[in-house]
Amino acid sequence: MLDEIGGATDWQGLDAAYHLHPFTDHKALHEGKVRVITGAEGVFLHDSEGHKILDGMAGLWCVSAGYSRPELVQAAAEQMTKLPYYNTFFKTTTQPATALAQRLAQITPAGLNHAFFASSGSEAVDTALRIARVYWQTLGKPEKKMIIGREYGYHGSTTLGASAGGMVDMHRQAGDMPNFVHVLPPYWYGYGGQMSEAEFGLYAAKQLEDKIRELGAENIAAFIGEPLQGAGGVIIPPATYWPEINRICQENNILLIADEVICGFGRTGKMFGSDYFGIKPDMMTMAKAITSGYLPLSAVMIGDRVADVMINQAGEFYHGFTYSGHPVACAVALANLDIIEREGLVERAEKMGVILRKKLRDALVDHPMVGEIRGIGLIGAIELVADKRTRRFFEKRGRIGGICRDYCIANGLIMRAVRDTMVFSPPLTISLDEIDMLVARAERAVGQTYAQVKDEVVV
Ligand code: PXG
Repeated sequence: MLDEIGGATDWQGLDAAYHLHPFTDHKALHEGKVRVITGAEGVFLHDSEGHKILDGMAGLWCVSAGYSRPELVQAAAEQMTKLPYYNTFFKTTTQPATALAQRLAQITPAGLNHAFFASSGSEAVDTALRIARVYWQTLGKPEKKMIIGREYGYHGSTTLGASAGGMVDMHRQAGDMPNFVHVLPPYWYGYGGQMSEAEFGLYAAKQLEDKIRELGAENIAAFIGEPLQGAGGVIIPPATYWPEINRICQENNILLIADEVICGFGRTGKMFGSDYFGIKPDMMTMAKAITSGYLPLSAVMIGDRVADVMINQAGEFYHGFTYSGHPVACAVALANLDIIEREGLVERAEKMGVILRKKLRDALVDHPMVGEIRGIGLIGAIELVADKRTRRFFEKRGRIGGICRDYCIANGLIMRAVRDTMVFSPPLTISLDEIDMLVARAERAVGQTYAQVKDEVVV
């Protein structure tokens, strides 16, 4: 329908006139033109100007099964036909919601046996944080309400999510509720100095322990962290980090919330980031790849210790959403989990990730501006730096990343720039040929960026 009128319609003009976008400086946007994505298949996007772009980000870290999957369309159509909507309030449920809760209990780590549904990662995070506080209130400890997150952490854009996250620009714009504090992220490349990665992992974990001492464990409800920090620049913690965090949370009686919104469903080469890093969470938040992004859906998985109190002692939990357990979204999630299992996408992420990183390193590791190429599974990052010997970043953070991102797009590749860190997270279905294409386009973009800024790089 849109196609029929599409030829004559100035979508870019209409968009500038009527549409406000997330995380956008609109004055800057209107100096250029918005890109209109009109279709997609596999790992490729099509835009209204006829470009075919390799989506190295799987949308926003979510389209794990790739675009144009008929199984997901069919699951949605069948459920829409049978029962397009009903809620899960007032002593009712729907079959897809119940079936998905059971399926999630089966695939998440042992002890996480109950699911609470919402529609976005932010809502899942809000839910987990409220459960954490209700848990301690119910146990007679209402003063245990502080939440500890990390700098560069991202936990969504609702007010609680922005407060739990460590993005200072979001805090500045009313995303700074009281009782949230932040500690150092396990970002060895940026903050490790002369320490080995293993030493720095312990050092970063110790920051949490020190913060707990300072504030008093009796005042702290939970620590929340992404297994690896995605939106913060694919910050992958050293192997020493999470075992220490488990110990610190346990010893201080603080709930541990793993925010799996990006890591979940195979991205790291394990089903969950918690499996990869050995995290022992009390709650897990998940969204994005739960439906491969085809419909909005999120969940909090709740561990037995917390679930027992919520079910048997807390009484009514005054929280929930119109679309909690939406039957069509849950049906699509079930079909998506079938794809992940049938096609072995978790193992595939691990295997293809090894190949992708080897090819990227072969192409770029000796480049004067490339400080580090890191990744696990099919998520990773390329650090663009001013001096790779001393790990010195560029003066004005983010400018050169932006230039490189624009060259990527000009070369038919979507990669995101976080400061000057180029991040990638392609669909888990990416083929060997498509990996070659991704690497060639990234190499060309880095070369073009360097040609433009080489005066600022120490060789
Ligand atoms: N937690 C994590 C770990 C996330 O990555 C959220 C929560 C919030 O999810 P919703 O569905 O409410 O957006 C996220 C979302 C980016 C980018 O540019 C990252 C996210 C969202 C939008 C942009 O990297 N992550």
